[in-house]
Amino acid sequence: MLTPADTGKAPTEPAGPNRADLWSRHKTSGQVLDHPSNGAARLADPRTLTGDTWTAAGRPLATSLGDGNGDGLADLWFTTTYDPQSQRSGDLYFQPATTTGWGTPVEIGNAGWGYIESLS
Ligand SMILES: [Ca+2]
Repeated sequence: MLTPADTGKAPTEPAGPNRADLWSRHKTSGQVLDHPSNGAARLADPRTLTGDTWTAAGRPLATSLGDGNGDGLADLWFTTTYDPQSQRSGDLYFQPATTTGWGTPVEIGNAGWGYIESLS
């Protein structure tokens, strides 16, 4: 389960109540799903947040802390798996949301993140 912790809008989210939505992650595919919420009514059908290749194997952990770069859109943090070619044990990335999907991930934690059990 992922959940933006503030009122940042999800990528490509149309104008709405500007309240935090619930994000979840598909256990097998790793896709991130946005469940729009107005805070009181039953959740609407989720929509897949597109614009990047989400795989559970390639990005074992992901979370959203809300808007990390101050542009009003909720962003994503994720880890990568061990890479046998570079022999790195997993990195931490920040992936900014854009109005059309996802921006380019930026490495913010170098190696060792493959040993982390969860992010929140
Ligand atoms: Ca943002």
